[in-house]
Amino acid sequence: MAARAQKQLMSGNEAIARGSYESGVTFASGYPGTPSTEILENVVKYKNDIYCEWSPNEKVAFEAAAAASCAGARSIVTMKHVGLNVAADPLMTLSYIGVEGGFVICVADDPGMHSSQNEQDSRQYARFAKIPLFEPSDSSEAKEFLIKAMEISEKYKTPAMLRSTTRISHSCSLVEIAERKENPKKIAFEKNPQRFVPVPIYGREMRKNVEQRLKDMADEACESELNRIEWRDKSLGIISCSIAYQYVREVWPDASVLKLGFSYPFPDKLIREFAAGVKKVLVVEELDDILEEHIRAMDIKCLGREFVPGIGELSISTLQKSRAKMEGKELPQEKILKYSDQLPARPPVLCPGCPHRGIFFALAKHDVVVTGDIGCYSLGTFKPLNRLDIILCMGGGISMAHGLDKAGEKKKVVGIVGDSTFFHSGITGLLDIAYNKGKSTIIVVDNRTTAMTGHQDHPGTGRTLMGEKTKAISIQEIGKACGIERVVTVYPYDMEKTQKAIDDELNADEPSLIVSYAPCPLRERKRVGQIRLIDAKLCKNCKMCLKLGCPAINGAGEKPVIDNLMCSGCGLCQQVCPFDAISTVEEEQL
Ligand SMILES: Cc1ncc(C[n+]2csc(CCOP(=O)(O)OP(=O)(O)O)c2C)c(N)n1
Ligand code: SF4
Ligand code: SF4
Repeated sequence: MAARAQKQLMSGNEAIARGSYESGVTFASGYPGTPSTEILENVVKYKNDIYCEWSPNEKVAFEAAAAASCAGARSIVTMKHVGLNVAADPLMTLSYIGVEGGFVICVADDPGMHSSQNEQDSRQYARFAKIPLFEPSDSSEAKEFLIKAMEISEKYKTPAMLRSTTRISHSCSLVEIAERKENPKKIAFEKNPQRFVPVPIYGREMRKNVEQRLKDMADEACESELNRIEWRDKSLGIISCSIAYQYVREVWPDASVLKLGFSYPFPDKLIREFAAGVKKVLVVEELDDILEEHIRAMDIKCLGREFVPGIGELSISTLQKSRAKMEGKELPQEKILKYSDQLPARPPVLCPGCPHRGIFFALAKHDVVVTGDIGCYSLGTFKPLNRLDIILCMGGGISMAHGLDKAGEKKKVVGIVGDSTFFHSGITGLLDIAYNKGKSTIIVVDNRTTAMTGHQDHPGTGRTLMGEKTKAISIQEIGKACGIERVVTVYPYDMEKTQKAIDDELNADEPSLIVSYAPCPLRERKRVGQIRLIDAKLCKNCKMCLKLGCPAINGAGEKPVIDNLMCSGCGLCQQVCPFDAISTVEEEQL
């Protein structure tokens, strides 16, 4: 009797990591970003077979993995959708020069913006770069499609894209485990400028190959088992892909379905065959109407966007509404969830003891414009800190400060970025300020980690993803090397010195870099100092401590009180209390 295949419950991200292992990947790189982060965090479990790294940003990660693949190594690169914007430049040209070992870009989109600054559809990039696109609809497919994408990439010498979404990356389903298949190729870069150097004379030839490759892959997509027709009732035929396919099966269980998994280049022959076999075609896809547009351009009548929303995440209930609308029926009643009106509002806040709080509090004394960035410190936007005025994208905190300054903004401009963001794409902004004689003050809130995405290491932390000790790159020295002469370091829990440094730097008539240095207490897994307590007799209820926005201080009662289970002992409240009503307590006094 044949042995039963081993199955494991895995998230989509774990399954992508497993697929990388089984397909013989030896090089994996990426930059963290929800919902993609756990792919590399799981690949590192196979570090005996796969070299893996957090790179400083997605472009660098992409270029490193691309080069590994050009030398024959099977490689993956991971990122979230906005990360693909950062890596878009090498992507477009790698499509021309092609690859040698399989190369798969694992990109995770975030429909509904659960934890992202925008909502964009990475499938557009596959079409833009003219590379094959694979869209799994559960964890099992996530693993199998990664393996298939690797195979197609190697066969056609093209980078391939595996596109996941939050729902697939983070939900779990059963995955069949298989053996690893080692890459038989020797790793050696074979010099061939005609192939690898896209100067115009060679590039023009490469361009023609890209078009031919697309045609060949479209034929393969029509035959691929990843694209399948499920014939049922032929009065309605639905074309769908990714997680939307699962919802379609729930909402229209009787309809025929064309499920696309190898979805670009579009499998036109298969689409025509399906459309010819059903009375009416409906396209159900999340975010952009890429398939729908193409199907209409093929002169096939279809329904789609007029019934299926293109903004936000799809769900069974949104599609139930789509179905009711299509059938002219009454919209299903929303389940009214009853919440108690006693529940407090819970705006997002910095953790108790977060070092960023000291900087925001110190900045509040100045009438300045603050350009921010995307780490934990973006929470400084909200009350009571209320300190960030504009955010654009990673690294933008520095270059936007310069732009405002040069545009003639009357107020002094301060740019705030985190340490991971500084290494990601802040350095070039700093160069811009020094080179173009800017005057802004830049604050790097250096908490020694990439906290927002779950505490990943970066070039400043002195640790690699594989768990080795390494050189910790100094932000201060980089600042100086970029041409910034005023570089100061502050400990943000020391309010007086932090305040003084900010006053001095804002008064300076030249650019400056303040590095606010204190490790994230959540990363360190320990309190900053001794727990604080408010003496109700001394407290005059001035509410100064509440201006810190520390979630450990409860202001709902007659006078503020500190929750000793939440207090991290950072001491900021003690320093801002004008009546010495806050002091430290010994554990045994609690
Ligand atoms: C281009 C891009 N890549 C990745 C992300 C995901 N992301 C959001 S904030 C952040 C960095 C946070 O680290 P840091 O700047 O050190 O600030 P901290 O959260 O530690 O305060 C990352 C990687 C993103 N938003 N954009
Ligand atoms: S995770 Fe760390 S950096 Fe982020 S808010 Fe909490 S304490 Fe601050
Ligand atoms: S010391 Fe004060 S500000 Fe710091 S965590 Fe405790 S209550 Fe919050």
